[in-house]
Amino acid sequence: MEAPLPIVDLGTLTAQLRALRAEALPRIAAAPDLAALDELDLHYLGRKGGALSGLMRGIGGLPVQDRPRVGVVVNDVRQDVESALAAARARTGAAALAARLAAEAVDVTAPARSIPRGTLHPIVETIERITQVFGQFGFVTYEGPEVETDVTNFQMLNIPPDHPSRDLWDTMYVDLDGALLRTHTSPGQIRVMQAERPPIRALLPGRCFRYEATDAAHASEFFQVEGLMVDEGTNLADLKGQLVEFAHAMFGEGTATRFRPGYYPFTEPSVAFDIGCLVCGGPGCPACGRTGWMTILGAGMVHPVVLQYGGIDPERFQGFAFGMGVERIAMLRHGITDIRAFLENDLRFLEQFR
Ligand code: 2NL
Repeated sequence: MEAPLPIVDLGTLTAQLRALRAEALPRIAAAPDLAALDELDLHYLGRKGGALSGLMRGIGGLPVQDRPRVGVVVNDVRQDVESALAAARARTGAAALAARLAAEAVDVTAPARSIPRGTLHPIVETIERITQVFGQFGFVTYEGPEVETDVTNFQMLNIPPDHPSRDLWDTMYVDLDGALLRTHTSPGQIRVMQAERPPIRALLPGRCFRYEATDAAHASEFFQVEGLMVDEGTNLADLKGQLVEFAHAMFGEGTATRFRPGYYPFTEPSVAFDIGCLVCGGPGCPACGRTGWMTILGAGMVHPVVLQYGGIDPERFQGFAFGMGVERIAMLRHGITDIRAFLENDLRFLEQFR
């Protein structure tokens, strides 16, 4: 059985509908935010349990001829409440937006906060400069492993078993048969020769290791850049010309240069390459030992035996090679007097190279 319909008359129902509207409109106008409006929406217009729905249930109890008349009032009241809700929602939405805009406003005229920026380590910067200069002469940069073997680090470079650099006190050995930390980047050049066919123009920067007591001029870790050129007819004049160009690009066009005889097991003949002292520009200077000259690298014509180990026929091809200590170049460029500064990573030192 359905619940019996409440008995109401047209006048009462109409008055109740108008009272509902009279109550709803000021409450909607006073609602502080969207959540309160949603609540009022549900309270007055909700399909189930809403106040308007409740009153509409009374329509069924009216005489048939009165029903359309109260229907007109219902629609009127519903429309008024709906448009009041819509207007209030627009108002509180606009107010909320205005409040957010005010709270989250960005002062575009405020000075920017500075972002802490890193710098290239002076060793990295110097390697990049060296590879850039030789890059202009057609040299391609390669990298080799830091852990090498006795064969590639010594034997293939024509370094005899009794050579002082093979002493236990000069080389750091790895706890593996025949493995060691490379004492120079030359073994990487052997690998380049074995992998490439002439003409070769290779540059090999990298970290090297020596078992050495540390002082202002020596570190057990240091960086080297080596260069290697192999082609038909490559000769000592090619080497000298390219090294002089390098010195001028690196230290200035007016830099004086000279070659002296030198000795390395892997080059024959070998030379030492000096530039005029940048500190004194002449004799009587502690930086260059009063000679006016500073050695910046060693070089020479690649020994035929070394070419052969690299898989290159020394009857047809010749090569030159050079090697320089990166710390030494960086110290000359920047007037640094202690090699240990490069490894300490003291920000007061590093921040000077911006
Ligand atoms: C130095 C001298 C030098 C080389 C490195 C080299 C490499 C091969 C063959 C022949 Cl695979 N030579 N490298 C040659 C001469 C000197 O370095 O005192 N550097 C710090």
